[in-house]
Amino acid sequence: MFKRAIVRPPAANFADGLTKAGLGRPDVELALRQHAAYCAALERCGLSLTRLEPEPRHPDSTFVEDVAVLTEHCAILTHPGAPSREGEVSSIREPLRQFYSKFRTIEAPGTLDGGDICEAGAHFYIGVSERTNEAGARQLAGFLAEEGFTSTLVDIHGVPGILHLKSGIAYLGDDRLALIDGFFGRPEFSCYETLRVDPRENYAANAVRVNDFVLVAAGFPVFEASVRSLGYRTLALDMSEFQKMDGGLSCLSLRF
Ligand code: CIR
Repeated sequence: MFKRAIVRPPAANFADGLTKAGLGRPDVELALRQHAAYCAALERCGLSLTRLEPEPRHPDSTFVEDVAVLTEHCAILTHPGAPSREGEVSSIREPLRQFYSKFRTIEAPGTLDGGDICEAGAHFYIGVSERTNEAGARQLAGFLAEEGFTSTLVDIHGVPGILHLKSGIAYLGDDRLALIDGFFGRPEFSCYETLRVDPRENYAANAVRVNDFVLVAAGFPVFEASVRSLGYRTLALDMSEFQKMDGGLSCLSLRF
């Protein structure tokens, strides 16, 4: 069960962040309303929120998931793969101090974005991507091993259309993973029950299980219906403005 989450609303210059989505510039006012609805959904799932101030020095800083990987006893600060995002790490350290005394840090030449990390019970998948290099992935695997977790590196370079591992995979709990076709059937995931995401709805793969609910992006009815048919309660959230910036549901919070 998660008890808390850290969130940061988009800053006024959110639209100046990194993106390859090609979906046009986001409307910041609408993004703020979508972010507020996202926060309300996390509260409905029972989480107590720490709301950080917007950080206009870093237009991508609303995507807080990328700057830390949290386990029960240890906070691992990342080294984001995009140089424009490196400065985001220092502003997450202080808020985490309230909850964690043990810290580890991914060091250069390692790079790692939290969006590449998928926790699936006691096992972690670590995506090796344009943002997370093998050195960063191996550092994280070492830190996780210290905490008693196993991990597998997953090379995602050959999977088209995704920025991070979790753009294409979600752990739904109960030993069950949702996977886009680029991951479906790969041996790394064979010890889980797998749910195939309809290729017309790939964006929906970035779902988030939070306690009794699964947060899903609104507008992907096949995916939402298949998750519900497995017995989950879903909360659908409009993510259009974050999708324009290559972001999804998971990246808007650090849950712990
Ligand atoms: C970036 O390119 O870094 C941001 N515009 C989007 C980050 C999305 N993060 C995530 O999926 N964990």
